[in-house]
Amino acid sequence: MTEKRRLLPGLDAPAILREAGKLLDKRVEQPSRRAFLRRGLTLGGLAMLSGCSLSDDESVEHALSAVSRFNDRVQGWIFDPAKLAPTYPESMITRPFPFNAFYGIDDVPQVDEASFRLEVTGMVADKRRWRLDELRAMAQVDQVTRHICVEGWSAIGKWGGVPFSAFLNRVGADLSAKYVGFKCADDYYTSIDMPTALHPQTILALTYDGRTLPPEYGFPMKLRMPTKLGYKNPKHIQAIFVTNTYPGGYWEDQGYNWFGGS
Ligand SMILES: Nc1nc2c(c(=O)[nH]1)N[C@H]1C(S)=C(S)[C@@H](COP(=O)(O)O)O[C@H]1N2
Ligand SMILES: [Mo]
Repeated sequence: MTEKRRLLPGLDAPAILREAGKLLDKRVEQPSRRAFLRRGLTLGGLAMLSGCSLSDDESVEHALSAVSRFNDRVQGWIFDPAKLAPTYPESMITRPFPFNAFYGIDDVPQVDEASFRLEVTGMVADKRRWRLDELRAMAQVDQVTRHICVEGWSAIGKWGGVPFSAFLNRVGADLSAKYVGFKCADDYYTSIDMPTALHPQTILALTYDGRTLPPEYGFPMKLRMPTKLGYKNPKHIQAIFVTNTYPGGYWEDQGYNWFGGS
């Protein structure tokens, strides 16, 4: 009897194993070990690895998300806080830079600068709200880096703003906390691990290509992280919070890998 019939009447075993294999890819850096793991993975092995019985669609979902959470931990362990993502000359900037959101460009939120205040809450000493010009008054940096979207495109862009580690230090964030979460003006939300928040290339971006961040790219601010995939980079940030409680994210809660390193 094949494993498919024994474990999963009506479920697509090859597709499940392909999905689990993709999730496992990031846990091992050596391609040969990766291929070996993927080839060697069986439904029984997946059940054991995740501690889930694979009896229906729902338990398969559970098993795959357990593998994904395991993958988060491994990506966290192998993340090197000193390793920099590639940077590019300005001549390589992609023009026009693509727009992407979970809605069309006509529905981009229009945030009013005069009344805007950035909320900062959770494990921080200073919960004061921030006006945009206060952020502009801090030391600024810029970077030309590649944005990679899981939908199958990538583009090089130039973002400028406040190094996020400087911001976190300024508000007296507890840097031993596990997560930094973001709430956006368009109901998007996401969260990141503290080591990535403190990475030297993680910036609270206020500009795109030398000008105020335009609405479509995330006015009034976005978090720009060249070490993470596109969906981890929140646009239109309204609130930032530091927490030890897993905050999830818009796409992450629908099955995208949470760590989302690139
Ligand atoms: N607030 C908000 N941030 C978001 C999204 C979104 O829909 N809303 N989409 C994410 C995804 S999937 C991508 S690829 C990038 C796109 O950013 P861009 O429009 O600057 O290319 O934004 C990310 N951040
Ligand atoms: Mo994306």
